[in-house]
Amino acid sequence: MTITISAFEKSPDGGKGLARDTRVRWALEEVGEPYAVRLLSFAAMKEPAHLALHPFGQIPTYEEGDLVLFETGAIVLHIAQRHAGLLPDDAGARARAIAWMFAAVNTVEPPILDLVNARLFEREKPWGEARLPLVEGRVRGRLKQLSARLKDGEWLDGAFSAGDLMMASVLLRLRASGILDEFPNLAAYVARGEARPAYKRAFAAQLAINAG
Ligand SMILES: N[C@@H](CCC(=O)N[C@@H](CS)C(=O)NCC(=O)O)C(=O)O
Repeated sequence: MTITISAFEKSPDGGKGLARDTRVRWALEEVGEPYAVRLLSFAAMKEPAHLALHPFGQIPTYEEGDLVLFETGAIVLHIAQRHAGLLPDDAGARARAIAWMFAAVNTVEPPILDLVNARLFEREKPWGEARLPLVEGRVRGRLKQLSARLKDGEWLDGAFSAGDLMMASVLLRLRASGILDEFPNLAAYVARGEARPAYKRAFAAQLAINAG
């Protein structure tokens, strides 16, 4: 059955791989599933045809026959549950990998997004510069905890899993801030993710659309 995902026709990051279709592409590449892409303008994302697929008018969406999904955590979990390679067979290890997926989107991504918003959109506000250190502090606090858990491990819990795919995707957004490099084990962890052939294919596919 053909899988179709949606993505920006022109990503605001110009192809740095930060748009969230990249993590879905990465998951599909890891499990060897081909997919088609529907490219959307910002205006088209808010039109009824796309809102019928995504209640918040965002990308990515995932269509597979009658199934329509939104939210990258749910999409990557769906892919990981249906194909070998992204979740361990052992029930406990599988549950822990899913916990890391939730940790990525629910505990680590929110302060990172807050920082992105503070740096890009709120700096000119009267309170922008004063708030920035607070936001950066919350990011550093989270990374310190994550770094302490990872230690010198290759991945978060044994072999590479969907939990690592989501966590590395979330952390990638921090690179421009320089904060990721303050935690060498996390910077190396993200680099290991980026070195995976499946990530490279996913990155190249989105770059081909967004470069230039
Ligand atoms: N929690 C959602 C976030 C989706 C999201 O924020 N998508 C961005 C692109 S990476 C988007 O569509 N932004 C445009 C908008 O919100 O209007 C997920 O993980 O899928």
